[in-house]
Amino acid sequence: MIDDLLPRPRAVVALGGTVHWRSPLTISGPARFDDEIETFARDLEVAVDWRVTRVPRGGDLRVVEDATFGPEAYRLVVDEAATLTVGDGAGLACALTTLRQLGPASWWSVTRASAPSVEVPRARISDAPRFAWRGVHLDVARHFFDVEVVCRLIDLLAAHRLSHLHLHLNDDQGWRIALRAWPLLTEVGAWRTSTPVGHAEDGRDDGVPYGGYYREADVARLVDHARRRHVTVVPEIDLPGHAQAVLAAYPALANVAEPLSVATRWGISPHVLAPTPAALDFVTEVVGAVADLFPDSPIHIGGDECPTDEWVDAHVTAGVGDAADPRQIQGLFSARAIAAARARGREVLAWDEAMEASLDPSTVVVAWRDVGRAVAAARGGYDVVLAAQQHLYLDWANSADPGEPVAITRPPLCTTWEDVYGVAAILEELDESFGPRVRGAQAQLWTEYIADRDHLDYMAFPRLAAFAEVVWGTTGPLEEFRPRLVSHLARLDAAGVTYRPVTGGPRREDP
Ligand code: TNX
Repeated sequence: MIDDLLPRPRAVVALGGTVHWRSPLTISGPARFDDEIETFARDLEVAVDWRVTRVPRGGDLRVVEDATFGPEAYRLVVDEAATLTVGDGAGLACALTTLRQLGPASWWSVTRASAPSVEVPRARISDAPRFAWRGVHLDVARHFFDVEVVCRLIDLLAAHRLSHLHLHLNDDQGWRIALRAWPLLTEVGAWRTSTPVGHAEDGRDDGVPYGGYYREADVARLVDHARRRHVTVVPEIDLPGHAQAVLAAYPALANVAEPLSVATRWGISPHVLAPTPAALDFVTEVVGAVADLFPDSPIHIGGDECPTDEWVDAHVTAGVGDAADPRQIQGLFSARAIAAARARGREVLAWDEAMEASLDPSTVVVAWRDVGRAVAAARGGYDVVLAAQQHLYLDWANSADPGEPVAITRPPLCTTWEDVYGVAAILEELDESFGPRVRGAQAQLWTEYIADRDHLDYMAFPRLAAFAEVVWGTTGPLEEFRPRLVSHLARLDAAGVTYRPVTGGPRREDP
């Protein structure tokens, strides 16, 4: 429909009346857009069993290339025929997403709903995103999500015109990507013996072995799927802290002699990589290997929450730095990771702590601790992605209601979808002060307390829908957004998303 587009496009003019469509839909356009057209055809087939067929010219849908359009920009005119004018494939993907929203909610179905014919409102829409980095982060280390679930999440991101999926591939509690040269990372590091039950502070464990990882073929599937959706997957290897699973697999890289196992409790392990040539080489090799599995992706090198206690007394081998300032040792690891990614022509991102030890100025800082860190990064000359936990951590409870499912925060600490929508004001201010240094923002799904797909949906939506409009850059008053969000839920229902209710309390049964 026309009143509930989400994210709201930059300019929408209703032309009055509707066009009548039924299967098969015909479509014409340059061959370079074959992939996007095929994806759209598959979407309508899955949703309502329609056919979309290519015709040499004319047709119900006409794709027109216009090189003056910027990245991801599009114009969509629905008249007797629909004309989609774009400069690139990403623009066409965005235009088709909006077109799907102009149709009925059943066009979002994943179960072949019935839609014999459809009335699409006549309209003229001109649109382009304000921010290029419209990111969502998923922690697959604390809990593992298989390729199927991640591909579905990518579909949902694309449907909201979100652009990046940042995958947190390792942590103290698990290593999740198979690398040929380091088989024990997954043979040992992908498995833990137990997982906390309820909130970590309650101190209960399930005693059930848990694990999983992506094989090379899984990664290839994921990368291909994301490419078709114009979503960029950003792999993160988080080192030198959050390394206990690595140290369980390769004890020679540790500072301590006693054997370590993959962590079974949440929180930050004190065990980090040793400041040795072997550990530095390890970082070079794994970052390079991961980058090779994700061709064209920017690489996130982690760098958060790295305790330096083990480094204070460490005997620092010649050539790896000055032990008098243990924090600077982190800079040596960052430099290796950055060099490995740069050697492959990739852009590099790091969590904001990495700025505290010398950090290459070309690194994009993902500011998670607070908005102040985003300001500091931009002032320091870094490009930044805003990820401030107080606003954009979707592992925080959805509301202050004590009936919310167990989350990392305890009531009343929470982040409502209204809070997320409010990030627009912060982003606006950052954008005004620092302009292009502000790449955009990212919503984080840390998964200590998210163990399965349904609960992932519950924590992600509707907050990601609000976030999508924030980063697209077309937010308005909350009162205008609320009914649009409520009406958007019909699409999420059709897509089988088990979102948290928009109004009222949490869903009572265990989500
Ligand atoms: C902080 S954000 C972390 C994660 C936790 C998260 C929980 C960041 C870079 N580190 O390891 O999962 O808080 O909200």
